Amino acid sequence: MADSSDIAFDPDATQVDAVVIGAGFGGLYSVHKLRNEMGLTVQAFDTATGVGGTWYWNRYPGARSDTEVTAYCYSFDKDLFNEWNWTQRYPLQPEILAYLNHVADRYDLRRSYQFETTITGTRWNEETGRWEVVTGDGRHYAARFLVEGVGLLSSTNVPDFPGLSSFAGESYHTARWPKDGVDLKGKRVALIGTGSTGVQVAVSIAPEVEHLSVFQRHAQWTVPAQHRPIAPDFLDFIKANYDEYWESVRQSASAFGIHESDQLAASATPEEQEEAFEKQWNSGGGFQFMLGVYADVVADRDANKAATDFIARKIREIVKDPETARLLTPDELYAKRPLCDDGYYAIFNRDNVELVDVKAHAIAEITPRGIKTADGVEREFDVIILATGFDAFTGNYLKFPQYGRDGVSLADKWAERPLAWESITAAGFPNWFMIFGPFPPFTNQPPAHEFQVNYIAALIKHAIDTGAKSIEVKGDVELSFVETCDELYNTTLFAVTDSWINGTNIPGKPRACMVNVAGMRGHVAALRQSEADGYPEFIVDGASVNA
Ligand code: NA7
Repeated sequence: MADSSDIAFDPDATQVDAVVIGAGFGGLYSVHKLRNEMGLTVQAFDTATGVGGTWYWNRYPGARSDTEVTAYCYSFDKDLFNEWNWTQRYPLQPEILAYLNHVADRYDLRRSYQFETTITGTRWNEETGRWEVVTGDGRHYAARFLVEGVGLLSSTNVPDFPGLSSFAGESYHTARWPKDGVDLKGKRVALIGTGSTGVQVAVSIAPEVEHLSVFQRHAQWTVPAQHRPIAPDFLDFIKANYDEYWESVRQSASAFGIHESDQLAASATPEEQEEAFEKQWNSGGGFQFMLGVYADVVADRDANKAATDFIARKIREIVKDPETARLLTPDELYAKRPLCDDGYYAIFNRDNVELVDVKAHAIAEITPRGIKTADGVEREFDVIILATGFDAFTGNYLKFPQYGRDGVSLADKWAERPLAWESITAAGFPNWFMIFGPFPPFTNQPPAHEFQVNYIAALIKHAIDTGAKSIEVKGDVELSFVETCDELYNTTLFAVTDSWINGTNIPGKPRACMVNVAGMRGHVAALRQSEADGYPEFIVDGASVNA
């Protein structure tokens, strides 16, 4: 059986102040903060050939952010914000990747990275107070601090379909899409999965493929994105009120830079509700529809039903075939990660698009020619696209063994459910930090990443200034934080709706709360308080800083 002794401490390991894993929004900013601003020696790694994280890997057709881009970027340097010109409010993947490449160049971050390098294990060395970090090419690094920006949604979920490897055509998971693209023109394409990825793919490829079969297990509620350029006066407003704008993002629940309603649905008449939902439908955006019309859509079943009744009517209006409209209408609450699209329901009016109900007849096997469902029907395809999602929150931290104090592995610590504090660290793992690990605020990520990296950097500085060998969150603090997260989460409808938010998308993964519904402002308040109080949540070198 694997144990911590599998990772040997190499006396010749390269000594660095910090190792950073990941070259997405969080990892890149960590390198900038720790190396450029704090003067630490930093070695960073990424499996990819370049920077980008999520935006490096997710190159599938139609990949784009569905967050207002004025909050989907860095805020730490006003000049960077002013210089970069986004072309639209929900940019496509190439534009976001170009932005992250620009950031890497502007702050000279690339020289700290070793790309095409997979981390194969990490282990805390009690004697030296360093993390042994081992790479796939057998190199050892001994780092005083370890910062992992490995992504909330990056460990891909490829279902164990019998016969998948026997398929004679091409098959791709959307998050491992070939860099050179895939020519789908005139091809017979199967798309498995109808989450936010599947919906983007379907809309994007429907007009060009010969035939598209969308394999749907659970239908999802989705509303129009309503793409348009960024309003110039809004950009001017941000530039003129820069600090206030970003602080308002941090003081919101979702950090999306959107209007968040404080009105309860029950305070409106059915006619007023209809009008309010219609207005939001026309203005666009999934998070906006969920959070911006009424405050209790994800907490109150009646408010939720008002929203879903509205969307169900829209589906019936848009989709001409009543049976297809019925299948596209979820029989679930509106309490998954909200989706928005560029005409998803309408593609099912096309002659070349078919909806396959795999809730009624599951995928039985992949054959050399195509996909056979449980009713015995075999459909033939040239390409199979797996838009089947991710092992969210924990998957990427558990891809390689990580051993904390006393050789305890992270996999064992998280066997029944993840335990962590404020999504940035875990008890038993000194000098070890995650960016947006388990129990993050359920928010737009870049502003949260930035805020977390600033906190982690200040904590690292505190450890250095106090001469601490180790700094580690207290076990009781972690447990009480997780209990509070559970309590808050159980007041929401996310708790009773299966999705990657509670781990139910991965067979065998324990169902658990993994988010902090206190939101961005609650997270920000907790970390600011911690810093102001001198980090009472932490044990520094074996003794509380307050002791
Ligand atoms: P999601 O939202 O987890 O969606 C995955 C989809 O794949 C979903 O429709 C699943 O159906 C479907 N799926 C998964 N396994 C199977 C099997 N075995 N058979 C049929 N269908 C299956 O992942 P996305 O990539 O769309 O989005 C993840 C996040 O990334 C997104 O929310 C953004 O924040 C970025 P199910 O609903 O489980 O029946």
